[in-house]
Amino acid sequence: MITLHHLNNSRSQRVLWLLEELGLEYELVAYQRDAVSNLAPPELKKVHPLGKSPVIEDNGLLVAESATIVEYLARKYGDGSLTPEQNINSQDYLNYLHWMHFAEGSGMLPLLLKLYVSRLGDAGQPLWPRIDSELSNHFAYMSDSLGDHDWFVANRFSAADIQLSFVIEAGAMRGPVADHPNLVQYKERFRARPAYQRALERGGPYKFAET
Ligand SMILES: N[C@@H](CCC(=O)N[C@@H](CS)C(=O)NCC(=O)O)C(=O)O
Repeated sequence: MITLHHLNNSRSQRVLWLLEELGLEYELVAYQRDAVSNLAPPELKKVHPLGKSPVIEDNGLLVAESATIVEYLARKYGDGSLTPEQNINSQDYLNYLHWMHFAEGSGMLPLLLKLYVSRLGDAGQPLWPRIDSELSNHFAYMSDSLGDHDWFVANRFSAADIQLSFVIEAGAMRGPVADHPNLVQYKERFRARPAYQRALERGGPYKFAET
């Protein structure tokens, strides 16, 4: 049995969505962010030393870091339905790897900088031109890469779309998604998937779905 350690309003929502896409049975252990600090409760540190979500357990295996979890679940249980063939000489496979890593490795950074620097008030002023230009740079890149396709890799829905979904949703809330009609449509497209809707019902309120 798979156990998902799920924090409300977090990157864990995409793992919940993936579990629903794959039609897997799972147990959800829910954790609530602190109302003031917005941080995870200390119990998550008992699951994994970083004390962050998502984390899953599956038959004695502990898997942390969303891209690792998404890759693990999609490869182990997806029977190729959500992952391209693992061929290191294939551009589709390299694009898949790119977007899986881009989400946390590149896409989230300017969004997180915006979140944290906005708390500095006037002291953060010198950083804004760079943060704004990097936000524009990364979201324009995603928009240009998607173009008029429905999905990011070979125009076929894949685990990379699930991994990217949090960047798009956080970017709709705090970034320039609204400047790119194709990213707005992409967001509506993935939210329309029945499994996404089931994940919302299972996980409870998810503020990133409100934009
Ligand atoms: N890169 C990690 C980030 C994990 C992460 O920062 N999770 C956030 C939720 S979106 C968290 O647990 N924050 C609570 C805290 O830091 O106390 C991943 O994608 O899994």
